[in-house]
Amino acid sequence: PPIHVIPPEQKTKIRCYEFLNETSRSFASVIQELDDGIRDAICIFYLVLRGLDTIEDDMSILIEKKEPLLRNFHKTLYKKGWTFDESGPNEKDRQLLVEFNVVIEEFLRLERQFQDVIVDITNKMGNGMADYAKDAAHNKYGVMTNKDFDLYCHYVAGLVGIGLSSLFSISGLEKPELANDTELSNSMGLFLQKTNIIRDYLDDLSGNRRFWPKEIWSIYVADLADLKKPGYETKAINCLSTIILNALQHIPDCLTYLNKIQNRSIFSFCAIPQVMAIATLALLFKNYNVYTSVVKIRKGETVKLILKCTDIYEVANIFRYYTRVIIQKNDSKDPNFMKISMACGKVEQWC
Ligand code: PS7
Ligand code: MN
Ligand code: MN
Ligand code: MN
Repeated sequence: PPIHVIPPEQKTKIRCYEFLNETSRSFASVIQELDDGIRDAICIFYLVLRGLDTIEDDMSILIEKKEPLLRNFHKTLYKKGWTFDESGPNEKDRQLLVEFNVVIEEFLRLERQFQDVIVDITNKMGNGMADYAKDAAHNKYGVMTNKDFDLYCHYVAGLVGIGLSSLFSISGLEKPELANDTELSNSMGLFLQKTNIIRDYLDDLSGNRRFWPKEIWSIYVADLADLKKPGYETKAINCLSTIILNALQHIPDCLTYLNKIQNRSIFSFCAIPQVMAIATLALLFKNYNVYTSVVKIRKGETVKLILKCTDIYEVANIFRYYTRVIIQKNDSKDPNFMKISMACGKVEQWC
């Protein structure tokens, strides 16, 4: 018999970290660098939400089945042994749901206060996702106004920010006040989610997912899909500026939030995705490739950013660098020229 028998509770934890590495390119390393008191809770929070998002994204699940799955997902966290093997064979994180019992085991081993935050956020996110999935299934355009855009992004990302701040405060690694300012936490999520939605225009459209608000694209075209058509190049570039301007409005809140973080590992965890988002926005601005291919910052640039992200002064410098890149690409023929210049100017005045 083997001498080293790994106890079952260690096996499920190891499997959870394997899932983290398999399902996330951007969060796997920053989560693993977190301090002991918070690392497992945030890893499990991530895997729970990744599972929920896999159901949201799976267009092969009929709405009659999807809606209750999304609305009740928070309850499955207490159902030992629950798994889900009905995702489409091409769904990229399908295996996480096939072995979701492992995530549940580890969830149930977390402190009660951590569990309560994860359940509360999963409940709110699942119900928000269900509302929008229902609209999409009935061929209704879900994200009509800029207010709807903020609400959808609140459900899928702002709530993550709010939940993370609660976890940080409960752990004692950050002050209780951090969790009280939910607007700042919400903005942290909105900045990431909007950048993701802008970058994923083509990919989302090919899967029939439409997240750009109609209030923005209807200024330029009759249908969101027209933006990528030949003959619409100038409209497409101006529409891109309008939605990027919308995302830039969150920057002052994000810097204010980051300025409140005290713990070094939590600072890196929060700041690295934000810095990647501003670098991405600078790359997307005036870039027609958004409509023809996937635009991503280069690996070397990502590595440089991660190394520089040490404190709030460095992060403010990185933000200034990229808002200057945007200013350089800005031109007076852009209908948003003035507003973009002002949104970027706010970063100059910041610390
Ligand atoms: C719990 C770390 C730090 C105060 C799975 C982190 C998908 C952009 O959909 O995988 O594949 O195109 O590239 C993350 C605030 C959420 C918002 C949201 C949970 C920051 C389910 C991340 C991540 C708040 C819904 C990943 C929002 O994008 O997208 C944990 C503070 C999950 C954060 C989704 C998107 C995240 C996202 P996709 P990605
Ligand atoms: Mn999704
Ligand atoms: Mn997704
Ligand atoms: Mn996306």
